[in-house]
Amino acid sequence: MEKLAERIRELKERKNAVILAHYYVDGFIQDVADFVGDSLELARKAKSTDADIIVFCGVYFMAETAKILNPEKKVLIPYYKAGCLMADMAIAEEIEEFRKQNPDFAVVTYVNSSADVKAVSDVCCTSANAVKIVESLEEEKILFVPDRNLGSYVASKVKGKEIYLWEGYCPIHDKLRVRDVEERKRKGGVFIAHPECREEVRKLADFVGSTSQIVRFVKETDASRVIVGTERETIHHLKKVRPDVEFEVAYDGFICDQMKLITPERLLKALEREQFEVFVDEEVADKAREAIERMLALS
Ligand code: CIZ
Ligand code: SF4
Repeated sequence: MEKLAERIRELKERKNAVILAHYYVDGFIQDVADFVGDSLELARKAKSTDADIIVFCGVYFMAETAKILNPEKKVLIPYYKAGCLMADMAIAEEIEEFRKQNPDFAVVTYVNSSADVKAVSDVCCTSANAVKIVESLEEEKILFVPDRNLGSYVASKVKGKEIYLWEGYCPIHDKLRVRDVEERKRKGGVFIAHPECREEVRKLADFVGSTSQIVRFVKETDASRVIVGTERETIHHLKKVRPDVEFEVAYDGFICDQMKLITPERLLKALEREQFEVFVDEEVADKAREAIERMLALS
């Protein structure tokens, strides 16, 4: 593995490439990456880098978002089939149909969505800023796409809005059950949950937040044991932040298989062959960028 890491670093330097890795990808990849973060942090990093090539180690919508924000840069994803199961639960034609029938609604779209869906939305949001974005809109009626769990979290925090939830969800976060948390809690510790978890699970949490908010919470916690209610690999990063804390994942199968399609070997090939380049149709990218930039301005 050390040889592979060396080879990756060597190629990265030679080609003036930057490797961005999501908290959910394999720990080895996090260790060779230049930056580790959540999807929005990484898209912003992509914007501030002067590298010629961005290798985005995450699922497709994330690489696509990085490309939308950096149309002039070469953005690569080590495996183009690594997709987000939640993002696939909304398609642009369905949203457009809803808009036609409900013109008084504002469409707020979680960044976990395709560029096509972003392009037919009024504004994007992340799990960190969703409440703020919805609160700042003039419209009283909101369609929240695609995550019904994050949407119900927003609805529980925002007053005076009618929030309609799209029937999408993350099959990995949605699988966590109350009994799993209760079982882990018997050994003590605090429980932190991502808002993509179900409402009844979130209610048991000592802290609810996006992955970047979870990292910040862990940095400052007094707890000696933390039960982690998000993708298991996040613990790889959390252990570096707080080596003194014991971490346990909230259920054993808390693994995003799509993220694991980004393997060290595919990362090496991506650098060697400069594959797989991410392209977004210009018109779609322009519209999607508007929704993302509106979010950035509002948050
Ligand atoms: O569950 C995901 O895919 C998350 C948390 C993505 C993100 O925004 O970083
Ligand atoms: Fe998508 Fe869920 Fe995987 Fe995140 S963890 S990339 S929401 S499938």
